[in-house]
Amino acid sequence: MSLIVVANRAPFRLTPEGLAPAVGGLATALLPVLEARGGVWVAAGEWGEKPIAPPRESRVRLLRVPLTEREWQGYYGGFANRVLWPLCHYFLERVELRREHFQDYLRVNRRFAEAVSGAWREGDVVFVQDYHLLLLPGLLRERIRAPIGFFFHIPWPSSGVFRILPWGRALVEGVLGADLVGFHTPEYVENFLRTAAYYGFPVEGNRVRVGERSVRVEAHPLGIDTRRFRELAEDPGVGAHARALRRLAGADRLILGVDRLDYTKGVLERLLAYERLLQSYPHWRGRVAFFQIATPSRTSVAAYRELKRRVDEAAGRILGNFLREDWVPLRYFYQTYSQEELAAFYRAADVAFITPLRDGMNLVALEYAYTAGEGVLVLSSLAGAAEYLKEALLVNPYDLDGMAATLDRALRMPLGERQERLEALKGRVEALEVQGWAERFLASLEG
Ligand code: GDG
Repeated sequence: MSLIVVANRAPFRLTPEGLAPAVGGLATALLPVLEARGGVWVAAGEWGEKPIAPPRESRVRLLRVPLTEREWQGYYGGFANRVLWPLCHYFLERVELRREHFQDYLRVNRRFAEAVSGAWREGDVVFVQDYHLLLLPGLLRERIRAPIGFFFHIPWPSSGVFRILPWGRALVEGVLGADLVGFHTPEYVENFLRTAAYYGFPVEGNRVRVGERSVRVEAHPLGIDTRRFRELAEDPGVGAHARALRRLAGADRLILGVDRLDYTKGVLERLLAYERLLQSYPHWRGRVAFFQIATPSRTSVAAYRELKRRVDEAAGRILGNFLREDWVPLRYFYQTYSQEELAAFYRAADVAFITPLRDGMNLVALEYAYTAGEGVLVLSSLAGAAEYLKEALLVNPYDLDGMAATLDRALRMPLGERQERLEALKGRVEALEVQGWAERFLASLEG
């Protein structure tokens, strides 16, 4: 049976060498399964974007849902990124409830439903991805008799928060068009079940009754491509680059942060916590360096430009207060790196400081733990990954003093304890292997 994957974005990107799979969780997780079974990837034809076809040898067909500028702005820039994204990450003051945005979202979800039902053949399985397409499973259920899976990559908030949405019931009903609904953690499963119950759907165990149907809700944590990251960790070029980065750091210890520059990732709070470390634990001055990689993201949304301004300002202040002729306390890289370069940063760092204010999972934490030679993972307890990476040092990303104290502990951790924790973490990441994720989800859907 072939597979139809539906997601906002296409899984390919154009590089100087030609077409390549997009970097990032979704393409890595789903392309191999799609290649193996054959099938279609349906994605938005973003307004103004040049269409890219899959490589010629691929068994994957790409189907675009063309959108006008207005539809794209309303569905993506509006409802997905100004309503659902802040709401699900508990940034309630950033939520902009506007009826027109919801109408665009509904219209675009319908356009997806038409495209998918047109491509669907008896026996095909449909797998819908993420918060851009909450209404799609329900719209598909009205049109085709397919097994439908839905996976939500960001946190499902507590039902008390979700209920803020005037369209909450319609969205939950949309999701419940699926046969199997997946989240990263048991907490999000629980939140979703309570939300469904609030809107009057009977819930028994992990099942929701919708008329005659029963919808299963399960935790399926996403992992990383461990084979790829093992190769990167052993690559001599990556090793040489890591040593060069250590020389550049010019300090005994190197702390690393890697994120899309997004207000949910806690980059600003993290810089403040590092500043607090330098103020409250002065023995680290001159002995520690912090490299923060912030990948440009959603730069057309005003909130992201404002965040950039505030992060620039905090970085400037830290340098202004602490920079010495023989020591650069902070380097802030606002750019996108190749995966090889990213791996070199992981190899070089003594401490990964990953402190999102909320995060569905956070794959950077997994990548660091798996790639580092020797290192300590300091991780936000509000990231989904904290549920699985038990040997990380967990912090509250809103608590600057707590984060500074934990950084100090991480920087002082004896070698034996570091090795033990990292070894255990690598085992945890191994168990979350990415190819297994899609297979397990689809087996559960079809089983
Ligand atoms: C969403 C959810 C959930 C980052 N900078 C560069 C780069 N990256 C790669 C990382 C990692 C990926 O991007 C980021 O994944 P995350 O999981 O950390 O975060 P989101 O982008 O917010 O993803 C999240 C995820 O979906 C999957 O379900 O875990 O919670 O928010 O793989 O390595 N890659 C390259 N250059 C960069 O500069 N090559």
